[in-house]
Amino acid sequence: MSNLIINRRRFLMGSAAAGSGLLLSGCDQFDFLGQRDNGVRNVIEQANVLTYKAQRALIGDQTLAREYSASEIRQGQKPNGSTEPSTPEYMFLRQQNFAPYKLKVTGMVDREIEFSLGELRNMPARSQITRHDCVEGWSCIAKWTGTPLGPVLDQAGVKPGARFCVYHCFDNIQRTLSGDIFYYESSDLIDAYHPQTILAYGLNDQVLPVANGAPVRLRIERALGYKQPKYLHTIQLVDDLTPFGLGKGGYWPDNGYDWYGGI
Ligand SMILES: Nc1nc2c(c(=O)[nH]1)N[C@H]1C(S)=C(S)[C@@H](COP(=O)(O)O)O[C@H]1N2
Ligand SMILES: [Mo]
Repeated sequence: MSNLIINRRRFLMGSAAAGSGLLLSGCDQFDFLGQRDNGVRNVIEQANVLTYKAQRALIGDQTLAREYSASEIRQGQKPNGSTEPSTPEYMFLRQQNFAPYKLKVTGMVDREIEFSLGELRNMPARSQITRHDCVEGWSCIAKWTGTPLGPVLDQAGVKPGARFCVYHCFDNIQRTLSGDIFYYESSDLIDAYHPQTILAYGLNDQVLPVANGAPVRLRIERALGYKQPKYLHTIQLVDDLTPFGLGKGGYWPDNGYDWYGGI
């Protein structure tokens, strides 16, 4: 087990012990399908009681996901889930080769800002060869290139009371009688500021293809495939996940998967 996990767990346990019974009574809420372990442990691990101010103590002391060598890339990244969003907004951007695309940072920030693709590409870049694990039972090693999310959030100025990033996507993953359901995901700020968490616009030395999330998708390398939102348009800083979707923090968590989704 990595240092980070131990440190993080110990820190969070300390804060849980010092906190009220509210934390533990929240367990049942998170004890949903797909959870492999003990509910208390997972609630503690999720950092969901900590504000950015508190999470900052843990940022910077993080273990990296394993990185691979180029020779270990055996095939292209297998496209999964949405592979060709058909909403008018996305189809327009795609037709324009994503020139009008803007990534927005909104919510609990000092200033809401947006970045064009050109601006993102001009920010410090990072490439990493990592393994993507999908819960459906396949994995792919691929090289991802993008700009780290942390400095992007710093430009917006995360407010001390923020707890999570919500990642909003262009694709309507499901259509229902009451309207489209758009893919979304979320993470705590520890994962958002992790050095390998990047806004990826390149895949295996090519421009990120539509099938894999063009123009920008997030990589959170210590998390499962469904925590890697494609077709990203807005990152919203919040202190509560319950107003979004069915309230579990992501499209797949709303459908029973673990919110933290760590590997
Ligand atoms: N916007 C969006 N992001 C998404 C999905 C999706 O359907 N829509 N599927 C998720 C799942 S389950 C996986 S395994 C990966 C697949 O990414 P890939 O197509 O690049 O392999 O994206 C994740 N992010
Ligand atoms: Mo997946």
